[in-house]
Amino acid sequence: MTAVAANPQFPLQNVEEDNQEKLLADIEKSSVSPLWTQMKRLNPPLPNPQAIPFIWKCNEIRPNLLRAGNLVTEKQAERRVLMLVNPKKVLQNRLSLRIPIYAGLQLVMPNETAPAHRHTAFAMRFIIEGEGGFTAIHGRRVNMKRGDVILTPTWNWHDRGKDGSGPMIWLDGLELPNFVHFPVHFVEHHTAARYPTENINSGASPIVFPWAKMQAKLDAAPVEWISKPYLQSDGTEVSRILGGSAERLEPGKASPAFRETTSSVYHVVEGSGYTEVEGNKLTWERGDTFCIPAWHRYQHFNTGGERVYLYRFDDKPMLKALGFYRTDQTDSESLSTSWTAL
Ligand code: GTQ
Repeated sequence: MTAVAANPQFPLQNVEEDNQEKLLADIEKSSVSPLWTQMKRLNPPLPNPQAIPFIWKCNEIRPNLLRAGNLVTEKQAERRVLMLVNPKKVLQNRLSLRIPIYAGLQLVMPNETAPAHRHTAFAMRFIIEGEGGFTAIHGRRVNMKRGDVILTPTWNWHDRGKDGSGPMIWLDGLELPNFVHFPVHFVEHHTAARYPTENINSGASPIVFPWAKMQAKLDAAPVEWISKPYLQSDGTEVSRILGGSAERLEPGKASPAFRETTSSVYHVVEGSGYTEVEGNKLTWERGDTFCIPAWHRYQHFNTGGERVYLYRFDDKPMLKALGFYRTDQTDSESLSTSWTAL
């Protein structure tokens, strides 16, 4: 056996008696950890999202959300929301929501108001059902109508409420899981019961995207499948982290198949069909919500007799800004030559 040349500065212990187990036990005492036992996990050959493709069925969740409307007061809850939790079984990281984006179904009951607060997180909401609801963002109050997308930009005071007619339900999309990695989320509660507000015309508000406008855009194109983004009037994304879009798919038709680094949440606005996600079949109808984890190949199929309309939000703006956006159509060699100074 060749003798190991010992570095005089770091003389080797008795090599004969030493072994890896002893080494691991010893290094733990100094609060260090060997990379070589974790290398595969930290450097996987493919993206490994901590989520599985999953569908939340409206007819299972809605009755319990309405029960919460009777049993949990808005004051007690601050926000009466059922969070959509991805059921992937993971041992580590139990507390995180396991997808880079957060989704929840929020309920406001007749004649109640959710107390005003503001936070760092940006929110993007899709109104699923109900009439006579309003949201006040930094003192400007707009009506909420089915199909509308309403933004809550970062650090704006917001509260909302309803008149006396029926309950109102919407889908919340927030970047909350990001704050597991960036622990910089601030929340402030308004001290008075309400933040002072004036009514403004929803049609003129930059934070409201009425469904009628989006549907007209989708219907204008003479194609079987189309997707249109929600963008600000200057053409930029609605936030630096979350983005959104809507899709139309004709009866009996399929969308193109996609595979991208984005994680997305879809909501079925109208119609019925299914989405194939990497070998899983998620069968949906109006009111259902489903998620597509990063790098899972997906394709939508309209199996009903009507047009399908889907709403979607995703983390594409964040991934693009960070340089992590990529699809299976991207020439991966182009990714390594982006440094011109090489
Ligand atoms: O409406 O402000 O679903 O702060 C989660 C956190 C909604 C909200 C959520 C929130 C809100």
